Amino acid sequence: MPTSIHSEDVDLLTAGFGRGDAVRFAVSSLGGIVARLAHAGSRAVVALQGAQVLSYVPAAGAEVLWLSPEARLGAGKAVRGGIPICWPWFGPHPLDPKAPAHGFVRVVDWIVVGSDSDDAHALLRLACPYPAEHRAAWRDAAELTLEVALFADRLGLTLTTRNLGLADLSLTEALHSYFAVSDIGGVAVEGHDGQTYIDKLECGAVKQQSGAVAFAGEVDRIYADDGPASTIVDPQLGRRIHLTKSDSRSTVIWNPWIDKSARLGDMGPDGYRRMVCVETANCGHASVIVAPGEMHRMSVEIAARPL
Ligand code: TA6
Repeated sequence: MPTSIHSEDVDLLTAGFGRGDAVRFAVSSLGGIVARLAHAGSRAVVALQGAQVLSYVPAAGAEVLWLSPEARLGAGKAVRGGIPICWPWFGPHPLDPKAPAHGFVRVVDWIVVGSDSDDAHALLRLACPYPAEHRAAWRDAAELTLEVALFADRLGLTLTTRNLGLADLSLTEALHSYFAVSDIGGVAVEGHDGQTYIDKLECGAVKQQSGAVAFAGEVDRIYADDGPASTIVDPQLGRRIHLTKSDSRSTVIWNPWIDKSARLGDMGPDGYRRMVCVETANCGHASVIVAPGEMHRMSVEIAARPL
C-alpha cells in the first residue's frame, strides 16, 4: 500500500540522489513524491509509486505522454496514463481472478537506488520493494528494477528482472505506455505490417496486420513483434513518435474508444481521442523464462520527431 508522504522523504531523497537541476525530488500536486529529470531542455517526471513515468517533454516539442485528468497518486490504485509497469503478469492473473490486473508493482512505492547526470543524460534508477502482501501471489524471489534515462532527444526505459530464486521464473510484462495524440481518428501506428496479432476483442482470434494500424473503434491487440520499432504518425500534430525496443517480443496496441472508456471511468471526457497505447511487452504468446541467478532486460527508447 502507498506509504505516507512526508516532506522529509523529499529532503532525504534530495540529499541522497539529487543531482542539481538534473535530478530533483518534490511532492507532486497529484499527491505523491516524484522525481523531476531535466537535461538539455528536455524534462521527465517519474512517480515513486509504481516507478511510473508520468510526463516526457522533449526540448523541441510538446508533451509526448498522455495522463488522465483524474490521475491521483497514493489512492491505492494504478494511475491511468504515462508509462505504468505491468509485472510479473500482463492482463488478468493467469490463475487468481482476485489478483490485480497487470500485476502488483504499479501501486507500490518503489525505492530510489541510484541517480546520475553527465553531458549525455540524466538518470534515475528505482527498485521495487517486495511487498509482503504480494509474496503469496508471487512466491518466487525476484529483484525488479527500472532505469529511466533522459537524453537530449529521447527517453530510455530499461526494466530488469533478476531471478534470486532456485527455480525458473516465468513472467509476462509490459511498459504500458500511453502516448498523447491530436485525435485518434487521424493517427496511424506503423511498423507492424504483416505481423500476426491476437485480437482481444474477438476472443483472442489470431489475425494478420495489413499496412498501418488505424483507429475507428476500440482496438486491443497483442502483436507478435520482435522487430525493433513502432512509429506513431500524427499528421495533425506534425509529429512522429519513434519507439525502438530490445528484448521485447510483443507490442500491445490499445485504444478503449467510447464504451470501454465509459466503463473505465477515469479516462476523462473524450480522453480516448487524445491517446493511444503502444506497449513494449513480453506477453500473449511470448512469456519470459529467467533461470536462477540470471536476469532479463526489456527496454524501449522513445523519440519524438517532426513529420
Ligand atoms: O494493454 C491493454 C489492456 O490490457 C486493455 O485490455 C485494458 O484493460 C488496458 O490494458 C488497461 O488496463 P488497466 O488495468 O490499466 O485498466
